[in-house]
Amino acid sequence: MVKKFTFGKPFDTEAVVKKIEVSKGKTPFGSAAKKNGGLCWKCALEKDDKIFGLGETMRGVNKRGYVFESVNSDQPIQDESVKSLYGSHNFFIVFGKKTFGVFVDYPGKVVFDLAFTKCDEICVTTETANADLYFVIPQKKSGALKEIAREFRTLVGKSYIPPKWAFGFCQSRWGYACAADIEKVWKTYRKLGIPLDSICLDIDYMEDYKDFTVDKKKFPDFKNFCAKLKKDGVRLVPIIDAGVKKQKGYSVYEEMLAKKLACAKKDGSTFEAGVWPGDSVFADFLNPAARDWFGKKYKVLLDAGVEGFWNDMNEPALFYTKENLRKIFSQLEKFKTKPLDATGLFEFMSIANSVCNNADDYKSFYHKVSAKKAGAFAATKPDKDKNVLVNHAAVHNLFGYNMTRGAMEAMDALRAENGEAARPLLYSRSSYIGAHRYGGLWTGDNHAYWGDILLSLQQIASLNIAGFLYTGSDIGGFNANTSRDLLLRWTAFALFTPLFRNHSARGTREQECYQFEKPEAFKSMIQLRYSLVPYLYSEFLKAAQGDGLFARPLAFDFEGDARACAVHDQLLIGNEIMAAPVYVQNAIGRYVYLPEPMTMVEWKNGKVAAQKKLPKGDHFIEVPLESVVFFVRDKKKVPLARAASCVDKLDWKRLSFIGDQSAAYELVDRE
Ligand code: MIG
Repeated sequence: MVKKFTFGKPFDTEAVVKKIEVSKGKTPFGSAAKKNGGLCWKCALEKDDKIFGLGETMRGVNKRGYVFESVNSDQPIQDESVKSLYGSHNFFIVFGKKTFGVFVDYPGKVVFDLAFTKCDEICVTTETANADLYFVIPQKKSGALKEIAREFRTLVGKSYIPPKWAFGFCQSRWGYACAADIEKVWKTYRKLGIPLDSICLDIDYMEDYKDFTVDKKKFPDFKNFCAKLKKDGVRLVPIIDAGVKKQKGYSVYEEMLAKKLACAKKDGSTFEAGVWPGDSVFADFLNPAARDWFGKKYKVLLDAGVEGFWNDMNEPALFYTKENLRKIFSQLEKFKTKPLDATGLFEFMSIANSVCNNADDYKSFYHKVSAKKAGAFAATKPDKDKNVLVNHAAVHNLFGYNMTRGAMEAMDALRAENGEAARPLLYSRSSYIGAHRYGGLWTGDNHAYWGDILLSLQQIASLNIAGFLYTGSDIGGFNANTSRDLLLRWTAFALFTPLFRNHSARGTREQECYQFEKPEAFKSMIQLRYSLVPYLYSEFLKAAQGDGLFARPLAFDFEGDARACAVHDQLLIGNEIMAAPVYVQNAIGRYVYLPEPMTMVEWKNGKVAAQKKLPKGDHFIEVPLESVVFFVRDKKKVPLARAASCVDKLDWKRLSFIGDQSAAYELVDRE
């Protein structure tokens, strides 16, 4: 059951798709009060209560004990102190004597103090007192977590389902500069017999970083190039950045201005900020007309044969604005004549560091929204079309969501015209709940740190609770230099995650599998992924169609088992598999908790090397660096296909099974 409480005049984020009557009176489980102009919802916690959810955030599966802030941020550093990442997923579940879910539907800043300030209290604060609060209350005592997750999805809508090939392996790197670079990746993977389904194109494929252009010098015949790769089962997945280059004669820029679809300042002048293309403008994704217009631009690339995209920089990231630079230069002026002591130096640096993603810049532009949806967020009187302006900062967290939504809605419409069924691949960096209906996401700029394997596991678990099923991390780490062992351990985990992409930053050590000794170890792992694609895809479909979780903490299936509920580094993948990755350098294995008897499977040299039934309880499991060890649950079996070079070539009919041979497995397929 879902109860809705409305405070003030909220902004209609369109995260919720189901109409719920508004309840009056006190909220269940806690109480709301106004505080510093905002709304503060408080609730007492019992000692053993756990908190699951909040999507893409730092720290553990159990979020208790820290403060998180929903402010979508281009965050290059992901350490434990970080409170905000690229997306805002304001849904969490309190699990304990009382178990319930809370969704704070609010488009701007929300602070989640989850028993940080006070050990036994949750305090959620929205920036203004205009918010919708939803409480998801389970009807049954057992299976409450799953019930809450399911109920929540009936509230916010069905999760996006990508095409099947999007379950294949993707090689990516920021730095591939031309067709020859891409060709090298493709050919080398094929030569080594390592399966591959896609290669991402990062910003360098464009002409001067201009969206919806392909640099002819780098890709003289892009369409044929796409076709050539596709014939061999490899798709190109270009990046689309939120910022559109300001340049006379560039049609996307000129049209956006002519049609008045850009984000604007209060005086009506176009908002400009610097990003990769230099001075840029931004489509007003909160305006349906702008959304649709920008979304239809993807057709340029669809027509060239592209079937997948990733949306980047859509928090939106702002490197600078001219206004802010002027301010900063004038503030720095005084340091020219003043000798710099320590205090002065730090002041100097803090001013200089406020160039990027500056809060004042976010306050300096507006969106056009229908007055009906804007509620108390309207900054102007309605115009003749009943639209108002809304300040960006107040609804900041909806930008990336609406970019992704616009793209998928436009592509859905284009496909409907052509009678095609499969949606293209789309995943975004920035998001809000609701975006899970239109695409997936990747977890952004992580590092080649061992802890980031664990972080990715925890983020993926939390993201599933928020409805984002198609997710994955940059395998091997985006920033910093990876090593062979790190990449192997990361791959051994990521092969269970829907988005299976090795990606890294310009300037870091190259990390395609073939850059390291004995690439056959990577081949073996990626082959396991392909053997598992029928299972993973089938389980993904079941989760998406049945409003379930594809990847989830053990607590969701073993609520009565206190040990299982505290596990933070193992995940259930679909209904049959449990993954327990090694994420410590030089470890020879790890402790694994089995909440029920399971079959341990060791995959090595491209095949199942051993299967061993283990009793419920704690086990130290040895995991050689080049092996993948995972678990098949009690009285269940998992289908394995024969690996192929790409998903299209997998034979879904010839399957073998691991686990309990006498069990049944329902394979769901749809294309
Ligand atoms: O400012 O396009 O998260 O995946 O490679 C960096 C370059 C912009 C950030 C993305 C990353 C991508 C990079 N982008």
